[in-house]
Amino acid sequence: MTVSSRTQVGIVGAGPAGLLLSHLLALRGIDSIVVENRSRAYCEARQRAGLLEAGTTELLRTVGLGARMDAEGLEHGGIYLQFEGERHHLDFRDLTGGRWVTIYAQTEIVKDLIQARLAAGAAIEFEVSDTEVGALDTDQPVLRFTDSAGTRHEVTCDAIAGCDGFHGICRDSMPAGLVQVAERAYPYSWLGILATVPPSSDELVYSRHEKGFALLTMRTPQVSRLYLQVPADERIERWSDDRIWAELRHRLTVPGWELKDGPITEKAISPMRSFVASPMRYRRLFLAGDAAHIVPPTGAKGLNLALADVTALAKALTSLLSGGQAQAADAYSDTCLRRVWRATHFSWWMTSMLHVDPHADQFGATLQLSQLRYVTSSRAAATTLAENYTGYFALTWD
Ligand code: RFL
Ligand code: PHB
Repeated sequence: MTVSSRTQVGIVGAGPAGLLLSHLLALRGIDSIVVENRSRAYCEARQRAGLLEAGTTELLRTVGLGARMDAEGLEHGGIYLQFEGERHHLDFRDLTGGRWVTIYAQTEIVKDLIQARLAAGAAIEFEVSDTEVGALDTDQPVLRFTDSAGTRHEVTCDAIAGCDGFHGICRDSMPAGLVQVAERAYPYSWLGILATVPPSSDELVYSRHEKGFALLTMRTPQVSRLYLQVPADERIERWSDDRIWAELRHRLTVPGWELKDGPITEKAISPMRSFVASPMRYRRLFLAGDAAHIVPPTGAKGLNLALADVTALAKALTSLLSGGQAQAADAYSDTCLRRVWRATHFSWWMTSMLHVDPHADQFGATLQLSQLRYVTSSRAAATTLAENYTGYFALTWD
């Protein structure tokens, strides 16, 4: 038996994109359902991003999601860039006229969003299976799924948002031949750890070392997050905790500074990829976040892009569904892709400048060092990095 129902917007995926979209639509009086194939606990624990652009922080505050972020988030006014054994500070506030970034983990944003949505009585179905989207060539697309109790549902919608991440089903449900993909795989991965030890630095340290890139970041005043460049096909079993700390120490230490270590509570290897699918819309199916694009994490842009997409999408759907105005929906893909391509270039540039390319020759390595020296000595070059890192495009929600 299939249970039929209807809602205004069917949202596939309870990651940051799908959850924020549902929240923003509710602020405009638009009903939605969110379907998610993982459990609530899994969504709330999945370790991912940690760094928010200034505009993302302001948006979350404006829409009533800032309380815990303001209490627990860590504001940073810059970063350190390290190479050839020296650490250089980039002061974002000075370079950009006062902009900053905030450390507040994606896990915490997801927890805040799930709590806010459930408190508002929203429909979020966790642990669904066999999600499908159909009738996409009509103005009443349908969302089908089997709930955690085994009941099949068919929800008729006015629009569907594919917020189902890189491995979701929505992008591949668009008509064959419509979507163009631009893509780049990098010949290395990141090994990321979470460790119970106070961060050894007040701000993030991005280090280019001849043995490979390393990044020191953090989650709270008690918890550090660190990353190491490893070969693309690396296996996590080859990295004992002792080996990880020794390699981090080797790539991050500078005279007069020491890396503190502590118990590692989580470790995983993630591949690095740039990927942009366009257009991000077919009729009333809209893609947002990692479903449409991914960037390597060096520029810390993925989460920020996902939240920016759904801010544009919430506005477009409000005009379309409440005002009968299609202009913003028609412009949605182009609007998002302008920001996406800026972040794609920035993330590629940061990645290429800071990692050791196993295929590069002396020429490539010397160009990287020249670029790093330029960024840390020219105010114009430093400003380029700072304005992209803190968020180049404004994010507005009135
Ligand atoms: P998500 O978070 O992947 O959520 C998609 C959700 O859809 C569900 N899903 C389905 N549900 C129902 N039916 C189906 N058929 C489904 N298929 C999938 C999934 O279970 C999931 O819950 O995508 P979203 O919402 O677009 O959010 C994107 C962000 O998660 C991602 O861009 C960032 O985490 C990227 N990223 C970073 N971004 C930043 O802005 N700053 C950072 O500092 C940063 N660091 C990172 C990162 C990503 C990393 N990894 C692991 C890729 C660091 C790392 C290591
Ligand atoms: C993180 O805190 O996980 C993080 C921060 C900055 C990056 C990537 C990841 O560039």
